[in-house]
Amino acid sequence: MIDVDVVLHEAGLENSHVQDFVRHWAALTGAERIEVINASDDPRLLREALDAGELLPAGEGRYYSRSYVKDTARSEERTVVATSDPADAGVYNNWRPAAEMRPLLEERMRGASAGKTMYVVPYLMAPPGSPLEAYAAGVELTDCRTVVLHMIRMARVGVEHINDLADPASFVRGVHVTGDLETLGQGTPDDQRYFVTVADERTILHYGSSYGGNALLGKIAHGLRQASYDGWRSGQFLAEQFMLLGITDRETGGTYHICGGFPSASGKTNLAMMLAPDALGDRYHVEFYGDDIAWLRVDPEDGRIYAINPEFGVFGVAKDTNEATNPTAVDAIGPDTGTIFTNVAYNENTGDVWWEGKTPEPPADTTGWRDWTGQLISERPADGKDAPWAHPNSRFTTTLAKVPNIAPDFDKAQGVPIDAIIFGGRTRDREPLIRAVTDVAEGVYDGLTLGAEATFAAEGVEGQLRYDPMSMRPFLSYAEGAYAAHWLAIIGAATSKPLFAHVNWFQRDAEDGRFLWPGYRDNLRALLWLMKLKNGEVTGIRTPVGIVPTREELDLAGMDVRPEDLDRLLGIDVARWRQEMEHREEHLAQFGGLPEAIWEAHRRVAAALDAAQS
Ligand code: GTP
Ligand code: SPV
Ligand code: MN
Repeated sequence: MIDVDVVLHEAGLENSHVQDFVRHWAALTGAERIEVINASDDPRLLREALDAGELLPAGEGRYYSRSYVKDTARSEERTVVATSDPADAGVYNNWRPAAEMRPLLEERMRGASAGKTMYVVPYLMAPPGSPLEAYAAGVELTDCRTVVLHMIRMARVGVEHINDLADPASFVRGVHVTGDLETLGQGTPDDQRYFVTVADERTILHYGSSYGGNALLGKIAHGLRQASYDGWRSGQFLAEQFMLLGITDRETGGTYHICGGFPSASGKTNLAMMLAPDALGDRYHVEFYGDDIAWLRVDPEDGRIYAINPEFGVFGVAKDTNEATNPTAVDAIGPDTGTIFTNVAYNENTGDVWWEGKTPEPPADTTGWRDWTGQLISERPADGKDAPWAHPNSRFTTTLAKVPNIAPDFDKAQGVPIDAIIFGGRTRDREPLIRAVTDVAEGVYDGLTLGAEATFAAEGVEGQLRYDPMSMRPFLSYAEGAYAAHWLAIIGAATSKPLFAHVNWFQRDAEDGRFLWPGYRDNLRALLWLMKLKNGEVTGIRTPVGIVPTREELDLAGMDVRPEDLDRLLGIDVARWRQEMEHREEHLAQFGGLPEAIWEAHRRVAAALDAAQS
């Protein structure tokens, strides 16, 4: 029997509410040992994980891990938001009553950490001293050492973050129990996993995974689901799956900050880490603030929207990361960065890692190489030879400070003022490279109708989007009508309003399917146009769906785009848009209580398209 009180006391964990929380769950999960974690424990935990074979060395100061083969991504079906108020049920949040979910999770977790260590991970999801700090403190209890190592990279970790809380009872209570991954029936009708946020009790209970957002509770469970609920209930802020970047113009001395939502795996990390294209690099510099989460509030001093990145690290998609697409990421995961790679291919002789798109072809000499499942490449059966070496959702985990273009003020408590909010999805046609939206309701409407192409036939109708409001579909924690109203209230309260825009880096040629726009670093060109529009230096062309750049306004220096491609990239296909408006109407009609301002915006855009058609 462990003496919890002694362990906590010796670790300097003095918050009695945290002590009660740990005591309760230690008894319920049956953990054998308890360990309180500070970021300074990282080197020791790395050694232990290497000794235990949970991590393998991947060159100087870098590490490799494989997750269980059926545990490689978030599971939206198994993710639930629970509260005591049925009015919180939305279309996308999988709402269940708290009174039903709590006992269910307790039953799953009872005795499930027997023989294991329960790590107590106190953390803060905000720069210290942030005006939103009251919503940022949390404690994750986990029975998995690699989860702790990821948490140390992704959040600010240490007992100092919970000992002196203004309200000592006010921290998010997270419990992560891995479970026996081989017997959980992942993806079958008998799936045992549950990932539950009991939002009105600020409690997160995740059972049955040790991967990414399923297991690192500070990141999306707290940073997005819990925080967006808290932001709404308090009326204080928005918590969104947004990247956050800065642009400095060395010629004018101007600095701009842009945040925005792109559905998962649609380019947030790449955009926020981008270097200016060579031809523009003398004048413009892009600064990285965050790649996955932003919290937005109105500052009472100047009435502007300010954003912070509550995270401390990057959990980035490995696929296609290379020197040409994302040189800053390549640096951020280089030697001695402490990076952990998950589910990429691994060479057991050299410690090298590889993923699709790291180089055009996989290593020619396959000696020592194993794919993400652990299978030797040289021994893959004939029918498995074409399978990717790395899992498509394989990732790297590194800290913000390792990103070479990290903004000097990335951890500024107040955050940075926002000039523009952008949305973008993967759409092969219709959506132009960029269109600016000046009206707030139309901007919020645009976010609510954000979508990406249905990629698998089973997932949707050809040509129809899988809508993903504000890129929050997997993370919404309350009803969409209230969500839209809260957005209008927060942005509406700003006296100096951000510009909205919709971007699309993914238009394709109808015949050969190639991308019409080279993307990556060249995406800066679209954002520079947006800032010029904001400054009144360009006017663009008004269309029914917003303002698009003229060819001349877009700085294409050093770039080679075919003129006919440019026409497509900047054009508006009114007939195709009118089709889309019908899908949008159905999409929005699912949501109860949508503010009338959103419907009015929809009708305005529809009427403008009708007028353009005739
Ligand atoms: P999550 O971490 O899942 O939220 O994803 P994300 O939105 O941060 O996406 P990320 O930047 O990791 O990009 C996902 C994939 O899209 C990667 O394989 C990128 O290489 C690719 N990608 C990103 N930007 C572009 C672009 O401008 N053009 C093209 N063609 N592909 C891109
Ligand atoms: C995403 O899926 O959008 C991610 C990765 O950022 S995870 O943390 O697994 O949610
Ligand atoms: Mn994400």
